[in-house]
Amino acid sequence: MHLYTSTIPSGNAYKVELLLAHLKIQYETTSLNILSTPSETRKPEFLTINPNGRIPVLVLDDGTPLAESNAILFYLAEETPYLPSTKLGRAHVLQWLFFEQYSHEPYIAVWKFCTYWGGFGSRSEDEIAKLKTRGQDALDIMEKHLEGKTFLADEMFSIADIALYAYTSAAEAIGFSVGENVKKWLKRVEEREGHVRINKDPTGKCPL
Ligand SMILES: N[C@@H](CCC(=O)N[C@@H](CS)C(=O)NCC(=O)O)C(=O)O
Repeated sequence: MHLYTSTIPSGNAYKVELLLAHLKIQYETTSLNILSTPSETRKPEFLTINPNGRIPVLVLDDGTPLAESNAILFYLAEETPYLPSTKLGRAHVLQWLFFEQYSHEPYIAVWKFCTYWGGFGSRSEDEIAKLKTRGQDALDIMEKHLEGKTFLADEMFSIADIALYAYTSAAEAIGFSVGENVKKWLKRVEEREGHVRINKDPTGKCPL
């Protein structure tokens, strides 16, 4: 397998790297510069791999490219301990994967990118306030859900936890308020055997 990732740490790529580490799957990588203008992911050769011009993309051994971090997680997790065996359990996992992409990543990942690499300069005050409020809302929903629970879906460590861990683990350092339930859950994820940290930032701007 071959993973297209980025030269700077990407939470979306990290989700896939974290699951591949847990599954002990060997793979090769190509790291693209998403800070260049245009981003290397927008060049014609990459657009033939992912017309949406974004990493991560996992190219399977038969050459089939698979884009969208959470789709990649779902593909890799089939018939492994990282996906519940019940129909409802799998739907609960999907519930969190969609939550991550619609209510969490668009705010917290963007906030992280602006904090370390992009700057907030091109955004209006309203837009900046919305990013912060909606990101905090997502963290507060997780905090409430995790009361009395060990993991997000069906009391088992699954790709729901891997998907949400990627950007939640950076949230406090970039100025969000992270509650005790989420903090304990982050620790539980980090204590799983096989856990790996996100790649270091070669630009040195991001400590996470
Ligand atoms: N929904 C996508 C989002 C992927 C995404 O936003 N990737 C960013 C890096 S984290 C990217 O490739 N940015 C470069 C660009 O948009 O040109 C996923 O979950 O994979």
